[in-house]
Amino acid sequence: SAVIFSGIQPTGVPHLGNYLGALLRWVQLQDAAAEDKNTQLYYSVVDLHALTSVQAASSNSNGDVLRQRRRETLAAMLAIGLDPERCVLFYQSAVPAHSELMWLLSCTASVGYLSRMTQWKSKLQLKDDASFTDEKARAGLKLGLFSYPVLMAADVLVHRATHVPVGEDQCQHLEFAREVASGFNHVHGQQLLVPPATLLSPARRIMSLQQPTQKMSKSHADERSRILLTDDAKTIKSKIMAALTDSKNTVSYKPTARPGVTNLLQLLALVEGDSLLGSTEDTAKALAKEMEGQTLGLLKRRVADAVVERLAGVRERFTDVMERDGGAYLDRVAEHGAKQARANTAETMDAVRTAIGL
Ligand code: AQP
Repeated sequence: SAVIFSGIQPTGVPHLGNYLGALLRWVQLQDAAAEDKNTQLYYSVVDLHALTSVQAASSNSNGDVLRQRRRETLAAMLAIGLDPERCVLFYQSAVPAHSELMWLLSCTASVGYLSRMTQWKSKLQLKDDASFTDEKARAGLKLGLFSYPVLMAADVLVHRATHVPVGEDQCQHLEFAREVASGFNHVHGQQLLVPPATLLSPARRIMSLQQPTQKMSKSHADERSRILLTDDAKTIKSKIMAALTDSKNTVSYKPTARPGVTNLLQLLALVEGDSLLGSTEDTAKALAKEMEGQTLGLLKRRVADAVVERLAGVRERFTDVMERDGGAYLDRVAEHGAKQARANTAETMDAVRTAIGL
């Protein structure tokens, strides 16, 4: 039997990158699980992870920003088709075992390994060859940012996840989770934790519409850099028409020389057809061939139409679940999921606590 776990941070309304890199896969796994009663699905709004960035923002001084973002993220998950009766949808902080296991894992996890994480180094703005002992770079950084992958390891291990679907950017963190699980099992001389497999999304990283060498991200200051799942058709079109490309007004697939155009082709390949099932790269190359001799304006229009069609209805469903029963519906969904998720952590926590002597 399979246990699938994945999470998304409530750092803003999810965008097309989150959707194609992760959320769409979650829905596909849900649909596939309908045929197979032995698959359990756990999808979490990982609010504790979001504290590493949201709490730092002065705008969240009374907690309202995070409260609202958690609701929006859950509402977006429902709006794209996740069903609270078929998967367990919950706020991470409603299941205290995530934090408890994190501490227990922190006592065996390696600081050296953590300091080599690409995401940590990029937040530190260190070059790949620099060391995290660089005093100046470390000043002001929060411990939570450094230990983020330990919490992520606890998230998947506490639910005994066998498979974790994520975008390419999270692969290194999952490798770390496997290492932490084996290390912990080794220390205690028994198979207490199950090292999970990564289910890599066929969608490579979706890049920013304004800086196509950086990934599309919820927290980037430029709102035109991302398509939100709740954007209306007009906004989607204007953001895509304004996407940064280059001075050559033709269509070709060249990831290094033409990152902006290539990103649009990748998007088209993912959004227009069923290419999530095949190779995005091959489909994107075939599209470039098909559109040879056409202008970038035509390409952009085709991408915009395809995205609008793909996201049709999401915005309306989002508003509906946000407002249903004056907001009480979302609370009920979250509480229903939290109960099931809390129950699912008991087996792991009992075994781990007993082995440790707690
Ligand atoms: N640009 C992307 N392309 C493909 N997949 C992506 N993911 C995120 N950005 C892209 C995948 O979405 C899932 C949820 O991500 P997350 O919210 O947990 O964290 P993140 O990777 O840090 O996402 P953002 O959007 O960039 O948020 P901020 O700005 O808050 O850091 C993950 O499976 C991720 O792989």
